[in-house]
Amino acid sequence: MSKIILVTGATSGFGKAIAERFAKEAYTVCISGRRKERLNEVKQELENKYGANVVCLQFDVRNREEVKNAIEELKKQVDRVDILVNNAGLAAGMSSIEEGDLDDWDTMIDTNVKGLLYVTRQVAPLMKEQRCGHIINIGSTASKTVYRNGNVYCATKFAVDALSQSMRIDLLPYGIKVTSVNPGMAETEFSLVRFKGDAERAANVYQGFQPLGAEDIADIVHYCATLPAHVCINDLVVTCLNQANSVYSVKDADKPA
Ligand code: NDP
Ligand code: 8X3
Repeated sequence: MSKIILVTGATSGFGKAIAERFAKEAYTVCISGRRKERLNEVKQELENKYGANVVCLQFDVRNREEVKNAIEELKKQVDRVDILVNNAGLAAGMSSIEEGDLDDWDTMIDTNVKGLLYVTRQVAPLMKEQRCGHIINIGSTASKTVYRNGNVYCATKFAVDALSQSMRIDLLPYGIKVTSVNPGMAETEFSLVRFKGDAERAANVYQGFQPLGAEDIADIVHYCATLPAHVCINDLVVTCLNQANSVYSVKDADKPA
């Protein structure tokens, strides 16, 4: 029987690439996001390319009821969840603390922290019953080091780090692995969302060097998820070659000859 993975935020970026990486390996792939059309497109693509079994779950991770109903629906379609990738997340804006937009703050906290918790709260009991499972939380270099004007986004990703550490302890007796994957700058829709559709500003973030791509993160998640049963990567930080952490990076043009 094929293994089953649930990926939140699989309508673009890391989540979509992770879904594809596991579809390629004949997993049953459960994909989620708010955008229904995108979910259907991803499903179609994975079915056509890999003959994959794809389950679409449209829900907003911020909405408790929607999360609960979606996982109830999922339970009717699959009999277990082997891997949960808590990937859905975003940055909204980038302002100094005294100028921050309160709605942006709520959006980030509700999505990145509370959303991750709501999904985990529904899925972890299934894994507990199974006495195995793997939760992979997508943190960030911003989970480790804060940067100027990153305040609330960084705080949400520090929270993801704390929750990964904490749930690893809570779930340890049940044989459930918890891995935190913390990427640096990667070109997805992330900056377009952060800068509210300003494509020029978004593209500018990745000028002058080769950032990570979504496929790089998908390969890493796949590696973490396919290690022998007794091996668990707890915490992994990955950046492109031009980045050391949230604060230090170098453009190709500024490297010594
Ligand atoms: P994208 O914007 O490309 O993808 C974000 C995904 O999250 C989309 O599928 C979106 O789906 C989903 N999402 C956002 N809000 C919600 C919500 N309320 N409910 C359900 N789904 C939601 O960005 P990335 O792929 O880059 O981001 C994925 C994760 O990686 C995020 O947690 C981000 O913080 C993290 N990250 C990103 C880095 C980067 O540089 N790109 C680096 C480090 C970490 P939809 O809009 O359809 O709901
Ligand atoms: C996303 C990467 O550098 O914007 O977590 O914090 S960064």
